[in-house]
Amino acid sequence: MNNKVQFLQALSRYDDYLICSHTNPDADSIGSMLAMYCYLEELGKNVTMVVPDPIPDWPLPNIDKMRALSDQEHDNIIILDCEPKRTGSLLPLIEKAQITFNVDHHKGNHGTCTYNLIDTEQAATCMILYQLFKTVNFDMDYDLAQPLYAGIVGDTGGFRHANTTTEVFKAAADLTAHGAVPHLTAEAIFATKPLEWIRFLGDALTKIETKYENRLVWLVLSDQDFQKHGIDPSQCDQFIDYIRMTAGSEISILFREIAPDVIRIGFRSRGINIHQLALRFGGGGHLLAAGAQVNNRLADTVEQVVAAASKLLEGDRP
Ligand SMILES: [Mn+2]
Repeated sequence: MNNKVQFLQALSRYDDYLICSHTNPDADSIGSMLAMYCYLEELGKNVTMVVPDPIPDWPLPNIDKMRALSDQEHDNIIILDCEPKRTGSLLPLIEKAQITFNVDHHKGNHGTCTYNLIDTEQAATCMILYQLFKTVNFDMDYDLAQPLYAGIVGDTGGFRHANTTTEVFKAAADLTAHGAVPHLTAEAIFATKPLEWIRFLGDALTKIETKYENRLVWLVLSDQDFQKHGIDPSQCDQFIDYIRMTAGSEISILFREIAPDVIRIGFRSRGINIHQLALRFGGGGHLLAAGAQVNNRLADTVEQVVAAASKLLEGDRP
């Protein structure tokens, strides 16, 4: 039997579900949660969505129904866009669940849940869900199409990253035909920021550092930087999109000190496998876009990571 059919059959079996995703929810995690919520509601299930961190106020159907962590236990939990260990404060709830479902596209997810739908070839978890719902010809209305579209737009960087395939465009076209609104989605996710964010970006970009004639580019944002500007570090993950614009860059790295001595690292590459780099620092992700979080002094972390990235680039030299 087809894995997708088996997964859907299992989903239809129970009445109550908790849906969750990773820390610092992004468009793909939020979109996949909302789409799964919509699907299960249609099946008449009791569904609760919880997030381990605050979410942006994007114009997505049912986003107002997302709740902060509750300690209410659930027998059946659906984890989307990550493996269970990336759910932060939600992990204890998952460990107490009887049946767990996992849909994800991240490398290194070995599918440890009761039911797993893992496809690392897909651009977004929302792509996997799109295909899943298509297998049963589920009626795609706006409530389902819009969040799926948002997730695909988010994880392809607005159809710009290397994961933007023919399949992605076909899905996006189909979702648009079913009500998704491209310009509002793009505006919400990429093009609406508070003034203080824009000013902080301007200040931050003056501090870009480079090596090997810009083949390696990085930016370091300290806890002090965030405090000074009154900016939440979790709102600045897109800064990496600006530093990776540097002409000639092959590896781009964003360091954010999200709390004293807690460093979140974002990696982007134009071709070199930086997933291995993220793995070395306890993280993961994809071949060309990955991340990690380490507990260490900022300066030491930058030194170690830049040294490791340098080795990668030197090894890459002809
Ligand atoms: Mn994703």
